[in-house]
Amino acid sequence: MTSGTSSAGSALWSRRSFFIACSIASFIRPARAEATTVEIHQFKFAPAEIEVAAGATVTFSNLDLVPHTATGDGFDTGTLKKGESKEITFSEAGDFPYLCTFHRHMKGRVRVR
Ligand SMILES: [Cu+2]
Repeated sequence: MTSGTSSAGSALWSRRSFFIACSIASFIRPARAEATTVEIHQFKFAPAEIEVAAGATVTFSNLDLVPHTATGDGFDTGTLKKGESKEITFSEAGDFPYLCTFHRHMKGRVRVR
């Protein structure tokens, strides 16, 4: 005897509606290699105010004969002697004012968007 157990392949695929986070697409930023330099020259930051994308690296470069710093909330180049430079990466959006700790009238600002 043949056991005629024909299991009618009842693989019932429960239909799910997949809402694949379409919002991810709106977060895609143009991958721009942003190389921004702030020159320190004649006791000034130039440009004094810059705007960069989050994750961008800003190079502070001292062209003066005397040492300077670029010191702000959460970052500090440390003392930059003549011809020295320091890269600072700004990973979070925000407004980052800074100054030179040796010459406190020297002020600049990095806007991270
Ligand atoms: Cu200075």
